[in-house]
Amino acid sequence: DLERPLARWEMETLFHEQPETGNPYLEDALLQSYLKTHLPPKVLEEVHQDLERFGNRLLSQVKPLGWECELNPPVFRQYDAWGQRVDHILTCSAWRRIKEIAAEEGLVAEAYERRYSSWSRLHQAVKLYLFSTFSGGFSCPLAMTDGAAKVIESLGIPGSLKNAFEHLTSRDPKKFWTSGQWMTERRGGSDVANSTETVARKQPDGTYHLHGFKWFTSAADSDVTLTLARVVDAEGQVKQGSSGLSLFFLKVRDEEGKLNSIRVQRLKEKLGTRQMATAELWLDGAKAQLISAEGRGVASISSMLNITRIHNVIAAVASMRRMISLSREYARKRVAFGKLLKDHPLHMQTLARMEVQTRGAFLLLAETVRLLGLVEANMASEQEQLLLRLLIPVAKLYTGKQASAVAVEAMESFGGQGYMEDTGLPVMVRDTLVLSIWEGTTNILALDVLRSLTKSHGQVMTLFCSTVQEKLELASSTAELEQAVKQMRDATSSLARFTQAAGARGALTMELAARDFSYTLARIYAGALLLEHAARPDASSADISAARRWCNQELCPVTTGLESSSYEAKEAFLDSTLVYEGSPA
Ligand code: UCC
Repeated sequence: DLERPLARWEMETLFHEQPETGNPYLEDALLQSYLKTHLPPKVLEEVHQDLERFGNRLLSQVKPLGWECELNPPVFRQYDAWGQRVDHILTCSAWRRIKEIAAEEGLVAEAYERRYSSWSRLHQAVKLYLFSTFSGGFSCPLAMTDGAAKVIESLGIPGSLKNAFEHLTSRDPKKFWTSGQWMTERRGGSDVANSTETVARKQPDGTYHLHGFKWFTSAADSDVTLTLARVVDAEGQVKQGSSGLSLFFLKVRDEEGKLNSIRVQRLKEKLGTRQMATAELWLDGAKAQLISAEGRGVASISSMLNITRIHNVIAAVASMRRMISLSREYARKRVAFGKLLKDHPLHMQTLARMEVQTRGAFLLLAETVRLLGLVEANMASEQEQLLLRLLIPVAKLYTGKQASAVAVEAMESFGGQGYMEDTGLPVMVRDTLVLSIWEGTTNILALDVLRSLTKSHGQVMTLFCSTVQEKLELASSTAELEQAVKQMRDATSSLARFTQAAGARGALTMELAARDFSYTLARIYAGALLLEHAARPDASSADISAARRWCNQELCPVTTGLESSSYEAKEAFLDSTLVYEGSPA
C-alpha cells in the first residue's frame, strides 16, 4: 500500500540482523576434526568434554566480562587524596574476575601439569584459542605468564624461583600470579641488545637493584616480571651489546602492596588493546634477582619470546576465526538485492577466501604446538626441535599479517555496520592490528628465520623440505588433490633452487629476501598441512576444497624476487633512491 505512511511501530521493528554465534568449540569444524585425527581416543574424550563445557562458559561468563573490560579500561591514579604519590593502576572488577577464571581453567597450568603428556600443550593452546577473543585482552598477561613459567622451567626450577613457578602455574585464583615481560626501552624495542640502558647494581645480600626506564610494559598490573639489565662491574662499568645483558626476575610489589622502587610515569594511549594497561615505568632501585648467567640475558629470554610468539599466533588465528564466524552468521540473516548475502556468489567467494587463510593458519598453529608438546614431554627428535625453532617465527610473522587482512576484510563484509563501535567489530580489528608488531615485527621475525637457518648450518632447510615431501606423499594418492600436490612439488623445487642460488650470492641477498622467503616457507608448510588434512579418509569436501584453493595461490614469492634481481645490492641502493627522491639529504 504505497499511500499508507510507514507506521511508527513498523519503523521501530526495522533493525539490522545481529549475528549470533554459539559455542565456539562446537562451531569450529576444523578444530574438532584436527583433535579427532591427532589425539589418542582417551585423551580426545576428556579434552572434548572439557572444551564443550569451556565453550559454554565463555559465552555465558567470559564474553560479558570481556566487553566490560573494553568499556572500563584501566585508569592511572598517581596521587591519593592527600597528595601522597601512590602510582596506582586501577583495573575493573571484570578484568580481575577474568584473572580468576583463567586460573580456575588452568590456562597456564595445563601446559605444565602434563597430564596428557605431549598433548597437554595442544589442550592448553586450544583453550587459549577459544578464550582469546572473549577475554577482554587478558590473553596478553597469560602469554607473558606462560613465557615466564617456561623460562623458570628451562632453568630447572631453581629453589629461589620455586615459589614463583608455583604461583604462575597455579589453578587457585587466590594464588595465581601473572608476569610481565619488560624488554622495550626508550631507544627501541627491536634492537634490544643496543637499546637497553637499564643497569643492575649488586647488593651485599646477592640481590640487585635495577635503575632504568622501561618504555612499554604490557599488562603493567602484573605481580612479577622478567626484565633485562646490564650488570655494573667492580669498576662501575657496564658491557654494551648483547653480551652485556642479563636476565632478572622481580616482584612488582611487596607484601603490603607497595611498589618495588618502581614509579609509573603514565599509561600509554594505544590504538587497540585498550582493556589492558601498558605503562612507562621508572625502575629506581627495584630489587631483583639475577636468573641467567651474566651476559646470557637475550639467549635466556628467548625461551619466553618463543612462547609469547606462539600465543601471538593463537590470538591471530582466534581473531580470524571469530571474525569469519560473525560474517558467516550475518550472511545467513542479511538480505540485499532481494536475497540473503549467503546466496550472493561474490560475497561467498570473499568469505571462502578468508576461510582458506584461516584454515592454513590454524594448521600452522596446531603443528607448532604439537611440536612444542613433544619437546616438553622429552619426546622430540633433534629434527623436530629444529623444525619447531624454524616454525615459530614463520608462523608468528605470517599469521600476524594474515589476521590483520582477514579482520579488515571481515569488517567490510558487514558494510557500514562493521565500522560501528558498539557492534564490537572495530574493537576486534584494532586488537588484531597489534599482532604483527607484538613480540617482534614482521621483518625482525624474518631475520629470526634466517638466524635459525644459520644456527643449524642450513640443516633445518633440508629437514623442512623432507617433511613437506612426506606430507605430499600421503596426499598424492587422493585423485582430487593431484593438481594441488603438483603445485606444491613445483613450489618446493623452486624454493630449493632459490636457497642454492641465494646461498651462493651472500648475506645481503638473503637479508633482502628474508620476508619473501619466510612467506614462502609459511605458504608451503601450511599447504602441506592442508593437503595432509584433506587426505584423511574422513576428510570433508571443505577440507579438500580449502587445500586446493590454498595451493592455487603464489606459493613461492621468493623466486619472483630472485628472477627480477630485487635481492641484489644495486637494487637495495635503488630502493633508497626511490624512497628518498625529493627529500633533503
Ligand atoms: O612486545 C612485547 C610485549 C607484548 C605483550 C605480550 C603479548 C604476547 C602475545 C599475546 C597475544 C595475545 S615485549 C617486546 C618483544 N620484543 C621482541 O620480541 C624483541 C624483538 N627483537 C628480537 O627478537 C631480536 O631478534 C633480538 C632481541 C632477539 C636480537 O638480539 P641479539 O642479541 O642481537 O641477537 P643474537 O646475538 O643473534 O642472539 C643472542 C642469542 C643467540 O644465542 P647464542 O649466543 O647461544 O648463539 C641466539 O641464538 O639469543 C639466541 N636467540 C634465540 N634463541 C635469539 N633469538 C632467539 C630465538 N627466537 N630463539 C632461540
